[in-house]
Amino acid sequence: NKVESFLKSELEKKNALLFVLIDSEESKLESSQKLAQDVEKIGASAILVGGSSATDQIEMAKVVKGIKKGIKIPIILFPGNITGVVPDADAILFSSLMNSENPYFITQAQALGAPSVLKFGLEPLPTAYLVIGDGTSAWFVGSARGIPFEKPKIAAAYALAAQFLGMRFVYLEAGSGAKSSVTPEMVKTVRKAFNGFLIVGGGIRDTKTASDLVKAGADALVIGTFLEKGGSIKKLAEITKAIQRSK
Ligand code: 1GP
Repeated sequence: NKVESFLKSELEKKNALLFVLIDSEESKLESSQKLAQDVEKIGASAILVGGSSATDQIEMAKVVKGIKKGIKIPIILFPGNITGVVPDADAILFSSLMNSENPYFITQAQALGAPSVLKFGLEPLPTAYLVIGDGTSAWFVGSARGIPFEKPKIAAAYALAAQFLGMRFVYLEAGSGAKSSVTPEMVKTVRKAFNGFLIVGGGIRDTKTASDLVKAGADALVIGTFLEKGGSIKKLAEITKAIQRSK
């Protein structure tokens, strides 16, 4: 478990980590390579590749292979379906969308994808993926019954169940491009219930939001849309500094 140990050692040095999401459907190969190198320079701890709308497996495999050469930080797959399992990455958020209404996203896609995870030598990071709110691609594609933003206790109950099931990662997902991120209060409530690695993403694009989520107990924040929409690396560097020292 190289990647999991790496993330833990990063957390000993930093209060929380930045993961940058590259959607291989949005950013093509050349821009992804440059982006990955730029975000490594400013201190990102991992690159996630995937997302619920990234369904072109061939393009994704190219992007992963292309990025890999230029960076030292791990590439972690973030699959929205079995098409999100590709070679050459270091690890995969092996996720169950626990609050989906469709068993396909809870256990079936996992069973269909598992043999490829083994074949490609990807380190599986057992993750409870919880979709918060509604109206986003992750919510729609994953047939999620979104946990209401103002019901932190429900999210905490899912996180506790995830822990009892042996999952070491929980990902609170407001959805890519969400109008607002998950609330710090929800993060705080989940943090009390869950001892593992807590990832928070969706709608994070400013320093204050990022540091409030870290103060509430997030171990890693995922940022994607901010860069896709032309946000500067300089601003991301400021956000990263705030994330790494805010607890
Ligand atoms: C989406 O949580 C990630 O799956 C990142 O969200 O694109 O809103 O940064 P954004």
